[in-house]
Amino acid sequence: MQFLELNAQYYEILNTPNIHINTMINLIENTSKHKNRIAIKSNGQSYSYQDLLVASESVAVRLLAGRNDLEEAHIAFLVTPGFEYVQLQWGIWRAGGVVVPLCTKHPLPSIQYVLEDTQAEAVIYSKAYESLLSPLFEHDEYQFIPFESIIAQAGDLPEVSMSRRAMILYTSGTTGNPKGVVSTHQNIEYQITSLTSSWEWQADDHILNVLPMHHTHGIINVLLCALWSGACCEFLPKFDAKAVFDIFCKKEVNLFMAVPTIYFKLIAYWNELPENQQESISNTLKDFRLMVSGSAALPVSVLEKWKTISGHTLLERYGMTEMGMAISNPYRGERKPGYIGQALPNVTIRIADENNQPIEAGISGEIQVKGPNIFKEYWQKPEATQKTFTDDGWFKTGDIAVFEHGSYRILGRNSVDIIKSGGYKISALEIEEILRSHPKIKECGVVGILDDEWGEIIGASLILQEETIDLEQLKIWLKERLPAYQLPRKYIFQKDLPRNVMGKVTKNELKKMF
Ligand code: MCA
Ligand code: AMP
Repeated sequence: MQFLELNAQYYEILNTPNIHINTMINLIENTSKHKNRIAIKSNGQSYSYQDLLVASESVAVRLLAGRNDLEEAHIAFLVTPGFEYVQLQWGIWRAGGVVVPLCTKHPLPSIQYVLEDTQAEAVIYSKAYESLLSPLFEHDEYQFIPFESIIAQAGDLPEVSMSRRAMILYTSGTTGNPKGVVSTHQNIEYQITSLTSSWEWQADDHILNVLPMHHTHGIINVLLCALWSGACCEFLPKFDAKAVFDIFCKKEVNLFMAVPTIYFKLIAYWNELPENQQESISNTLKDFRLMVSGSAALPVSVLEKWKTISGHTLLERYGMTEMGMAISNPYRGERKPGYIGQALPNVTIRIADENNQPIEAGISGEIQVKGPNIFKEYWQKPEATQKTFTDDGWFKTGDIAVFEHGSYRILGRNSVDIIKSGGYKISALEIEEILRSHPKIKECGVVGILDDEWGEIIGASLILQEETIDLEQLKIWLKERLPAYQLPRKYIFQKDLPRNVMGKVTKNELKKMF
């Protein structure tokens, strides 16, 4: 069924008197305050909160299929960021399910991993992803539901308590495969409200969302903060510097949040424009209320250049999939370049030594966090969950920082095997495991190499079984197994990897070899 046809059906229901908001999820109940405001702009269309309620109810009723409650069944979905995405997210929640958003850029093996690991009950997909998913259609453990088959319908929906599981997002670590981070509705609400209050979100805000929608940054900081506030979230499903500036120049957007790589790319594009266009963009940006950077360290050079272009000192904040945001520079007050700021409301921070003992200001140690924003568990990984908390309940982030001059400053991570590239967290070990499965590769070492644009790019040192390898063939082989952001960008070939006396690969030595 065509989307517009579907939409017409929604409007029919919309004109009926009973629209259900029978949930206990505050984010959704909140909409009664601003039903007629625009919630989402995508694909050249605007959708009100009322539209979102009606459309998500259809999804919920379809998924329930006669049951009273999905009882935390895991529902995965693969659709392009936009109204459909939000309709599914809310529909799954309203039916009592747990959302598992899939990454639109992942190759099939990565998607299959998530489906198997979460034991998804159903996968909802839009037409654009049908051919990608089709090899899985014969698996009868999941129900595959074409998005286009969801018809407009109303029905009874369960009450869903805030303590229930709501979302699973995947994050890479230093051991094993990516882990499913499970957050409850309560966790999500705390993650939202600490930001909406600190950054003074308002109903007349309008934010542009260019981020991938399987990670916290795009989901919580951009989409859900906007929806909590009665504001508008406009989607641009694929980042493109020209398209971003074109949308900005319509003068509707007044908020923007992105990773440092995106600001780097916007600056590079702006630099190439003729002077009159530069001026016009700069004038538009000056009227913004707030611009935020996060997910990776913001280079001071990017902060300074962006300030000359936009007049804004980017607000840098710090967070993690397991906790949402924890530390932020102030909305009002001094934003210190190179610093991530202070603890957000309801979040308690300490810097601890290797024995998990708090240490005094001015000395570097691990950031440890407590608060109602912290996730519930890694899905079906009780040992990993336990290991990531201290005995007295502090969440161990693995990030090393120092508190000085009233602010936290990040110094690095406690593992060289975690790479941050373009704002994505990437495990060197996962890439090594795939490389080692190639018949011509005997051994390998993967590291992050500092890069102005990407933060880090991935470097791979290969020890071959044979004399040579066709690098172009290898890249094609890898593309079938890894998303683009996880592909090595630099290769070196060695006889052996640098090792210490114990035989362990010394990754810091390896980094220097690139
Ligand atoms: C893509 N390319 C890369 C990388 N990614 N090259 C080096 N390193 C990379 N990481 C290359 C592609 O191969 C391609 O090259 C060209 O760049 C364009 O690829 P494309 O996929 O189109 O890239 P893009 O769309 O321009 O992506 C750049 C991006 C994207 C928009 C910055 O990386 C992105 O959306 N990052 C945000 C990730 C994010 O949201 N993280 C938050 C995690 P060629 O044409 O030669 O093939 S949540 C989190 O971290 C916590 C909670 C927090 O604090 O927020
Ligand atoms: P993720 O696992 O994708 O949620 O990434 C979380 C990680 O991103 C954190 O543990 C940090 O290492 C990094 N990160 C997030 N924000 C910042 C920031 N402002 N500066 C430096 N690193 C950051």
